[in-house]
Amino acid sequence: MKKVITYGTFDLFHIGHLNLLKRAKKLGDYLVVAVSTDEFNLGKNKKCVHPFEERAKIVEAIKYVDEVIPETNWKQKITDVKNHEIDVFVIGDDWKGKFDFLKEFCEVVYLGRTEGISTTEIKQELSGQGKV
Ligand code: C2G
Repeated sequence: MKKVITYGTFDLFHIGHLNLLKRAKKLGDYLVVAVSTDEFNLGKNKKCVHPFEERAKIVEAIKYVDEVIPETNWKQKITDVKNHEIDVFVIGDDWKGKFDFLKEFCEVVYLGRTEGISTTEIKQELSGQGKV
């Protein structure tokens, strides 16, 4: 069984996230998604609209996703790849090159992002209408 892993915040879940998860699943048979905790996101200067528990539940409900684990720090990826016997690490190409150190442990794939949508843009649009 070919196991794939990806990492992300997945706040205000949108089509860009769905496309990524769909394409990630196509790279293997089993997809693990590490969802960033609220505390970890503060370290990424991201304040989430939805708390970790809700973001994790939404991701878990996606048919391409087989397992959700928490992402609590930048240093867990190698351990995750080993402990979960991961064959492929995949993430959007906004991270291109940033995780090449994982090539020693598994395949590393950077996928093109879905254009024209991001959590930040959604927030800006809503705040522009005074809704956030
Ligand atoms: N994504 C995408 N297209 C978009 C927006 C996001 O393909 N329009 C992808 C990102 O490249 C990432 C995933 O969807 O692979 C989740 O995006 P975010 O929730 O923004 O995740 P991020 O903050 O990049 O966290 O350790 C890695 C980090 O946790 C990644």
